[in-house]
Amino acid sequence: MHAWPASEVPALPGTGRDLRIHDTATGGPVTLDPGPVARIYVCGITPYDATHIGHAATYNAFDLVQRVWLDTKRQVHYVQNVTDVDDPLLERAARDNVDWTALAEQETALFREDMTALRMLPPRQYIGAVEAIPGIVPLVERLRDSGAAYELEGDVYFSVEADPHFGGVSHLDVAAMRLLSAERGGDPDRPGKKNPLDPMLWMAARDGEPSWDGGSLGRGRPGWHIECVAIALDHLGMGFDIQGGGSDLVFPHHEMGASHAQALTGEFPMAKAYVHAGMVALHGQKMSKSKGNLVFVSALRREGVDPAAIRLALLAHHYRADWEWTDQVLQDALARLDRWRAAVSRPDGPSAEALVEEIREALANDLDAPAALAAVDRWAVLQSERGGTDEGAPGVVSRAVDALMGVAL
Ligand code: 5CA
Ligand code: ZN
Repeated sequence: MHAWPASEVPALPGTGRDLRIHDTATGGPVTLDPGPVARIYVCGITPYDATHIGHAATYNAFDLVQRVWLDTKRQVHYVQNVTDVDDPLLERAARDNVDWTALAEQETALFREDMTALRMLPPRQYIGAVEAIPGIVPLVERLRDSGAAYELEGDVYFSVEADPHFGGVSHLDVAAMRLLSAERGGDPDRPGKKNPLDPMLWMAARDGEPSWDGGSLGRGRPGWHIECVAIALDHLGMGFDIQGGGSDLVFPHHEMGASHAQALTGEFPMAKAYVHAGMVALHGQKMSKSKGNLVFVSALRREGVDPAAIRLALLAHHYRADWEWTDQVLQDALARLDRWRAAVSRPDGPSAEALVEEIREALANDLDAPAALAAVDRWAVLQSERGGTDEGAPGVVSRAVDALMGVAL
């Protein structure tokens, strides 16, 4: 699958700082030392509806990760998937009486447009679940042959007991895991499973549903967690730097993914940091495709909202916070964009050197974008109240804001 075009990342004077980021698995900050090529896998969309502000907020967080790394003169190997076959997509296509492949293609195309407009840097590999099937099948076969997976009425389940580190990402107790598993695509109540939490790796073909050749597994389609593991291991290998997504993916998705990978390779951990963005709500409830309480990025763009303002609205919230989208959030972002654009429109201004360092410091400190915005705000106030004589300073600010936060002034 193709990704989307990269916006230019302007060069800045000096060098950025190493990223210190909160790791869900250890429950604290880790300073990553990725080497010359930093490796990150971020869970992509299930394309049955348009990109909403919640998705955009999550991808904004991981775009900041990339920008911090690029600023340290590293390369970034970024991989993202598209869950282009799964129950919710098939259910929505059936409900609306449309072809599921057409629905997936249409929503993926819109996602690419939204990501481009928001200046989110694209992944190096953008891989659909369907195109990953030839790589998934041998992994499931290996898990089964090693005793880490078992068959149940033609379906294949992963045995969570096969991973001694199971639970090490979410640290939830069994009761909480069971509840979340039922809510998020699992089937803890299915009779015959060895452990109610065991997730499906391969689902035998069902009548009226798409299926693919699964070799010795028979026809069927892949489970959700093994999809991301197969893609991540294929392109990044074990021990990559960050596995990312929204906090609704901590359990079961990232817990199970880590277990699949660890059982497959005997290595630990799959990712050096598990990083999770908070949930964006609308009208008091998590924005979600299944609930339908959504604000779409594409709808805002159609109304003529500048994507840079949408981006500023996302950046105004710390990525780990849960927050609520309101009209006021957008109004504040629009006003800030106006102030910043006015401030950089002059040829000279207050020195930008310290500001660039403040932005770097803020973002390297667990992606503290609100602190970075506050620093730029202070510079813009100085510019409007007193001005300055540093020639070219507004240009440096403009480039820094774009290079480090993807905001085009
Ligand atoms: N395809 C899977 C991941 S492999 C999936 O979760 N797709 S999704 O379309 O439901 O979500 C895409 C990304 O957006 C995930 O990282 C998810 O955690 C995040 N996300 C979904 N809803 C919200 C929300 N309300 N706020 C913040 N992030 C969200
Ligand atoms: Zn995923």
